[in-house]
Amino acid sequence: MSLEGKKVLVFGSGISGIGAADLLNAVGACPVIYDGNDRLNAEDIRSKLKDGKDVPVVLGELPQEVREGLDLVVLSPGVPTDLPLVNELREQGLKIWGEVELAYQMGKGRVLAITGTNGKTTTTAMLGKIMSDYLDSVFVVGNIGTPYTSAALQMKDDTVTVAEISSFQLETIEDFCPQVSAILNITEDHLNRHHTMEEYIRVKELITCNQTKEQVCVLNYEDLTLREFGAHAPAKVVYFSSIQKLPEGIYLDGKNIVLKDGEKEIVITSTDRLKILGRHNHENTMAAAAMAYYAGVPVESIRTSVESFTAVEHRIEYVTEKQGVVYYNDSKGTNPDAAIKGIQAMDRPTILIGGGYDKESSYEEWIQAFDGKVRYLVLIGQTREKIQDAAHRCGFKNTILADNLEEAVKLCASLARHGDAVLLSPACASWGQFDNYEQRGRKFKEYVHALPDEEE
Ligand code: UMA
Repeated sequence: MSLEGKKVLVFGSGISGIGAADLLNAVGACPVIYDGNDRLNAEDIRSKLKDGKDVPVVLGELPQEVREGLDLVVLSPGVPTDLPLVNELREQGLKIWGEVELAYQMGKGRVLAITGTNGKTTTTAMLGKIMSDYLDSVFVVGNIGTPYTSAALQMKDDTVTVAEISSFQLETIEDFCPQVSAILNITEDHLNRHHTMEEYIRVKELITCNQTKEQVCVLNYEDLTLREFGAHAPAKVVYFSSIQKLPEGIYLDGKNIVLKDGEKEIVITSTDRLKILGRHNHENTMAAAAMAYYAGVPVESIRTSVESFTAVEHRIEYVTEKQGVVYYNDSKGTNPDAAIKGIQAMDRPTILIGGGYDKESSYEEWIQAFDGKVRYLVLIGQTREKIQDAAHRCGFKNTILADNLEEAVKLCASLARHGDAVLLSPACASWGQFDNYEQRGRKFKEYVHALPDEEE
């Protein structure tokens, strides 16, 4: 579809909106940037564009005259698709694409796409490494933090795009079709946006909606929702399992990661040789390795890449040791399930920092996963009382409320004993206190580094 001369409303002025507007400008379309937040500054937004001096920026209400003559709306992932204004634009007969769909339409080459509640970023980064160790033209984009649109026009026919795709982004795809997709797991998250678990599952499964049996979808066999989905998924399904040997697919056999493809039984590597910890990371490795294999990367090359891959920032990231206490940053633990992985990876008594923005999650399972390891739970943010109540109901009484992250870090340092760990793994989004989980993680590391090295 040619977008030349088309008037396109770019809804949202965050990094997706900027990426989309730049792309639209470059292909000769006429983007209009719109953002519901009237406290933003139009000049600031324009200054982020590559060539933005003539791009109209509308903030707050969307006037009728701007709605007229529109050909397309490009939605940022953070904009709910059932927002009254979005419904009005849809009722006006306008096509509504997500930023991912726009990039897909304008891009070239093959796409390998990963979704799931947890593990997406690690798997995407690892697959990105495998692909770029092997091929020249590789882009790693999407929810991982680089808008897909920012790379679309640099793509060639032999490009491989490795894309982390969130449920928010899947809601607004149309033709988006990865050669290989993966759904890592589906557990409760983002219910404030998707309203029900059924809807959240439906949206995640959309990653395969344009695939055929010629293409591959990698699914977690141990996730019962996904196991069931695999029976009627439109793509060729390849399962992974960290629990049992599979007749076909990729699985953990003792410490070996084994890929079974028909008669071929290939040992990809041993978990001892990986630099990332925990069963969930073995699952991420299996998913990335299977995706790479079905995208045509030789096993030798996959092996070398996965064995040299190191942890992603903010995902159970070692920060430092102070006074015999080890500090870990798991700011990416933005929901209870991710935070369960965080606490499970700890091998010593832990002072845990939790709490943040309320996504209407329930916290009981997370608290039950403490497994006697958590000495104190220090809580911050909007959800701190809600989590405290849940903890008390579960019989965990050692909760402390702190006013902010800096105070929480100091409290943890004063409570921790030699040999303990302090872990930031909040089970909540950062919004309300921070712009995003990256900023929260960086602040945490800054406060930790500011703690005294020796007892004063
Ligand atoms: N806005 C409105 N009206 C609304 C909602 C938002 O005008 O109703 C405006 C806001 O005022 C703001 C802009 O939209 O100016 C923000 O857009 P956005 O929330 O889509 O954020 P971006 O900066 O474009 O970043 C998005 C993803 N953010 C979200 O999905 C919330 C980033 O994922 C992603 O890295 C980026 O696109 C590039 O693809 C972050 C995230 O938190 C990491 N993702 C969630 C998660 O991982 O759990 C899904």
